[in-house]
Amino acid sequence: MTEGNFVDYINLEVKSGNGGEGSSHFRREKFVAKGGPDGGDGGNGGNIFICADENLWTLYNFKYKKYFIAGDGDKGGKSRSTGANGKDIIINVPIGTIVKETKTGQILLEVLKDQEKKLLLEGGKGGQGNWNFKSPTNQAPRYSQKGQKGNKVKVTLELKILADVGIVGFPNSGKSTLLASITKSKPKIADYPFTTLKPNLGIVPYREFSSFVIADIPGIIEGASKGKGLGHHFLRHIERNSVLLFLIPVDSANCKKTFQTLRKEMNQYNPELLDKRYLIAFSKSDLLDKELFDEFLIETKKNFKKTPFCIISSINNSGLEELKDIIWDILN
Ligand SMILES: Nc1nc2c(ncn2[C@@H]2O[C@H](COP(=O)(O)OP(=O)(O)OP(=O)(O)O)[C@@H](O)[C@H]2O)c(=O)[nH]1
Ligand SMILES: [Mg+2]
Repeated sequence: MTEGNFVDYINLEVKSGNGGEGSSHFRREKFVAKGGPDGGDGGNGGNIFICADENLWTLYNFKYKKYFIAGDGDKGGKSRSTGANGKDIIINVPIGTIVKETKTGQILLEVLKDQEKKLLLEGGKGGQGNWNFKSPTNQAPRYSQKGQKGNKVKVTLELKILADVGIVGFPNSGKSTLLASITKSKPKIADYPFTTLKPNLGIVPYREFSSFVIADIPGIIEGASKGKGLGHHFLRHIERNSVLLFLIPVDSANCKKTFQTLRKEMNQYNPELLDKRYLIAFSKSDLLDKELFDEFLIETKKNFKKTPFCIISSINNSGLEELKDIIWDILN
């Protein structure tokens, strides 16, 4: 998945089908002088459904297709025959997509499992044909109902990534390098901030038969909640991760403060993020020689008494097995 193709927010317009008109037909048979009413009902208008598809990873497909219109129901026919229903439209989206009404921001639905299908907009009901209106006092009603009109709505689709683990850290802390070293994903890596502009996902194989999904999101900086850097709207991608992995380079001026700043920005976005289970990985340990490493370890044990942590280097692959073990323990 290249960066340019990752789309996680899109506006669409959808319209359900109109119901077909009921018929006001009278039976005509060769030897029956006055046939009764036999106009059938109109077909129902087509519905709009949203369906989760595990093969989709982004909302990219909707960049060029923004209107979805379901089919109209057919008119009722003679001999009480009901018109055909309008064709439904099924809009396939990645797992973890939320659909909101654009105008109000109200959440209309969300799909969280593969093939989970939900009705977004119901088609108009078909009108009743004239045979429904026959009564003792009116044996020959000429009246039939019109079909109900379909509905139109502008919706916003938002994708919240469903990964088990979300990596949170300042720019340049080595998030993408970590993802690249424990998964087959090949994110862009560079020694300047905000290299990552869109989230990257990877599958981490664990022991022989297990795995978990990890997400690398763009870096967060102090003031992100006030729009600094890339802002904090990417934090929505960690709202559904069950574990947060804070990544802090060992050469940070003050690891404790860095951690607190990250938590503060998350709190301003959504305080519930602070309730998630988390661990810290101190990255770039290859920058420390043996002596500095030992010092760092003592210092860190003092500063982070209650937090599970490990010290890693994605460059020389140290501490990565321990990191996976801790994550696995928390996940399970
Ligand atoms: N020495 C050392 N350098 C590392 C390590 N991991 C990452 N780096 C370097 O740190 C720089 C930033 O790495 P990225 O993986 O792009 O960092 P990021 O956190 O994804 O950065 P943004 O996407 O900008 O938020 C690159 O120059 C990497 O080569 C490590 O374990 N050791
Ligand atoms: Mg990155």
